[in-house]
Amino acid sequence: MNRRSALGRIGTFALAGTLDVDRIGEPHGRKRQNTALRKIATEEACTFAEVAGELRKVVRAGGSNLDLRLLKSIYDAPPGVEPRFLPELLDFDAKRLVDMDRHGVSMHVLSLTAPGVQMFDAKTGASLATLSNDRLADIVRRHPKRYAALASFAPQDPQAAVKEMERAVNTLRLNGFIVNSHTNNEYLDQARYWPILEAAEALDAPLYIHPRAPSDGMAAPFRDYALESAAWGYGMETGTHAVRLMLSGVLDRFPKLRIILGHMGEGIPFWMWRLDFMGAPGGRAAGRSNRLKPSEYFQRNFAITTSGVEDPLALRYCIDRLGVDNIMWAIDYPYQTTAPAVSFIETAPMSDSDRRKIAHGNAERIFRIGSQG
Ligand code: 1WB
Ligand code: MN
Repeated sequence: MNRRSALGRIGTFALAGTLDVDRIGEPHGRKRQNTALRKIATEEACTFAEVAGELRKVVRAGGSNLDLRLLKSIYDAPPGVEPRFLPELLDFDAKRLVDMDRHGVSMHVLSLTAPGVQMFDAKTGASLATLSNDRLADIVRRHPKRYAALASFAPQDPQAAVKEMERAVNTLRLNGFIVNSHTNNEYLDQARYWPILEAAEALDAPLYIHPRAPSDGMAAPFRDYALESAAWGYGMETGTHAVRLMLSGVLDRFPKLRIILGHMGEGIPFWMWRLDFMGAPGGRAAGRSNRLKPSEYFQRNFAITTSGVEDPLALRYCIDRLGVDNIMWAIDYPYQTTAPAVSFIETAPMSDSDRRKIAHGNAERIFRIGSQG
């Protein structure tokens, strides 16, 4: 039983009439087909056989890392059990383009799925990032109107990562970068990773911080009830990463860095007032060195996507709180299904001008995607 049908059996309660658990996965609100709306989906997952093979080895080596449980179900399913998501992750033609066409999705911004190359040794990680980036560039070349792509790099070796980031933008012309939160339990505000932030800023290319499960130091309470993944742990891990970047002062060092968070901002927009109150400049006694308020960094340095949060009220709040220009639509294919994500962006209450910005305009600007239909 997949997560969606499991949720469907929870019950019939509804919250304030806006979230009916029995209807998760069904179209939202008014049904209005709007095939004329250009839709660029910005957090769309893929993988390659070589990466999948190495992840299977990581799963088989075992250990206490919190990502392993879910990775096993995808990359090392027992004989006779269908691997979750893997056929869709490996496909760029038959299934994916058919799904996009069926639902009127113009483009996927592709990225190597979590945990990317970050669980491999440094050398394997670097070589598989190169392989993935080369393949993605080929796929974009074959389907320039249907795909854009984010480049991977292996933070395990920051100097090699910078070289690959430069190649990915200057030679392969990819549209930005993706990193899956922590690497070996370390975060990008740590000085060892500054060259990566510096390179993203210098290349003027956005860095998408995609979730993975919580790092070892905060793992324990997430081990029960499958809390570690998309239900809760992904957001806690990635939101914590973003707060570290804001309170460490590292964004004073790289003021033009653009960071993207999925899942409606991983909770941060809702915390903005409290973060400003508690995390305002002057917190040196707490070991902080941020010169701006968290909300000022968030406005200046961040953008968010709607991946996996098809809630019109949450979107309304984010538009009002952050401004519409830094919000982009996403599906999170194949982990989320396309139909309800499309229905969400086509029917959630907002002006037509806001809808066009969120559906495609902001993605064209932030990822430098051509605006031809
Ligand atoms: C799920 C979502 C699983 C994501 C994943 O495995 C990733 C899930 C790597 O919904 O079960 C994701 O990228 O959001
Ligand atoms: Mn995702």
